[in-house]
Amino acid sequence: MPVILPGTTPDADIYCLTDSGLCLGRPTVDVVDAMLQAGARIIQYREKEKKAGEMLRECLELRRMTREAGACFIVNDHVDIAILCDADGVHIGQDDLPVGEVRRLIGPDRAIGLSTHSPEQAMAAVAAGVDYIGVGPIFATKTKKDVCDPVGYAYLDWVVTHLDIPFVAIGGIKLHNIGEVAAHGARCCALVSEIVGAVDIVAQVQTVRRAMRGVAAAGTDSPQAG
Ligand code: 3NM
Repeated sequence: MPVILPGTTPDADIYCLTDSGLCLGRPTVDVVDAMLQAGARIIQYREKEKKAGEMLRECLELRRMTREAGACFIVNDHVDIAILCDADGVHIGQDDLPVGEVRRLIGPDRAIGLSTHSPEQAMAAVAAGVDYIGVGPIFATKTKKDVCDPVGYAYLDWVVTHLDIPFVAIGGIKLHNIGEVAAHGARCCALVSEIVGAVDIVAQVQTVRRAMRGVAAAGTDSPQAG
């Protein structure tokens, strides 16, 4: 299936990630099922503590579910699992394998997303041929270990102004600030704790999507990525 890359569709939308440490003990499959029911169309499997066999089993099931829902499925870090479950893409960080080597493994038809935290990293990511970048952390977050200090709107604004590549704003994005992030030009926002930690995930995804789309529908003429 062609990958619906963040930022390539006219509608603003959210990018949902899994995190079994934050999801109040609910099975990851149920969490993603709720996200899909609520209309989320980009799901990233991001699990830092699980064993490879369990991750593969979950990813095979999530791949089936996302395909049925017409959603894009991205696997964090694990190129091998992304290939084995036929994910639409893999998301890597600055300390992972070089983009060129990941491309050799996953081929031209799967997307590569790379987390970036500065204009230098973003330019290097574009030069290396990634399909989209993560832009963050916009705000302070406890969800990602060892991440740098918040980059705030300065880096987001730089990306909006200077790059054409699709991007996902991430880090500390919540219902109360997503409107402002969207108003700065983010067409796609990733949220972890705000979604997986909600008691009612379906309602939360719907509310957050509405909050983001309300701003996007009001429209700004600022240049958009993708
Ligand atoms: N990547 P929350 S920040 C997974 O800046 C991740 O690259 C980041 O979690 C980056 O929405 C982050 O709970 C965690 O703040 C985002």
